[in-house]
Amino acid sequence: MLAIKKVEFNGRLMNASGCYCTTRDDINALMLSQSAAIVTKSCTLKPREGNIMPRYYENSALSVNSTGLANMGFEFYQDMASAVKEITNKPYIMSVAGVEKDENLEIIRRLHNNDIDLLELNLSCPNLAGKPQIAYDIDATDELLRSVYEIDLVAPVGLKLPPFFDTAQMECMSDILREYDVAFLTCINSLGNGLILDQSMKPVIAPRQGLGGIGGSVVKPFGLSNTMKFHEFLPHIPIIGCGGIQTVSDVNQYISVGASLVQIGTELIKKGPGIFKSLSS
Ligand code: RRO
Repeated sequence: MLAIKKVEFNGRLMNASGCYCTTRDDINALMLSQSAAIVTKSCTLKPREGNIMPRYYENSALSVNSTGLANMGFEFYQDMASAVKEITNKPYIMSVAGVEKDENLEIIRRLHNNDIDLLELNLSCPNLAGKPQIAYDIDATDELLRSVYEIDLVAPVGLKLPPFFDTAQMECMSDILREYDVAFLTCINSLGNGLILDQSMKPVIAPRQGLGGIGGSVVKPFGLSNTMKFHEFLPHIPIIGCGGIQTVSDVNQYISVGASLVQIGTELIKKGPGIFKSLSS
């Protein structure tokens, strides 16, 4: 059976953070689905409403979102871990994405529930006005990870990375990550700050002049390349591949370049949690 730091996975598929995992109903639906694990919406110290609507759009090739970290606050997702574990022993992965300085550290320090199996620290939210994506700043990432891995952690911590478009950047990031006990890497988050216009030249989503994170089949080449290169640079760290998976063949492509597990985002939003059954068979 596949395992990350002794956490066992009864299959390779799970949701991508942000997709079908914000509310109690979402998480219950994932619990009853054939996903091998549950990843929560990235959470902050306090609940957040997120950005103005409309903030999600999809067509046959892509999705664009500017959700703005809408979530119920970390305490809700911490409590949900126990509700989930009463029903299923699927791994429960809590995604954390503090916005303000030291918010990630404060959340991680305040976690105490051993029903959380793994933490996915999101270093790559593209949709917060005035807040850079941490992982594009190598020094800031190094500084954050030094503090994170000094904490007495409730569960092993993996990282959600943004797409990198230059293999030299991937190598630099790998050199930093090698210094820490990184439980896993999720490659990749959405491609930040894309713009989709409708026929009347208006952005299809409202926040931030229409800029948003792009997902769906158009991002698969970057999910695959990042999975392949991080696996090559850091062969001891399991990779969770993510980006544009729609078919069993897409899953197999990610596995072939080194992913141990995969996450489904846009296609899960389109098809619902039944997607896990379709892709498992
Ligand atoms: O909430 C969002 O706008 C969001 C997040 Br935190 C993220 O990590 N990736 C994304 O596409 N949207």
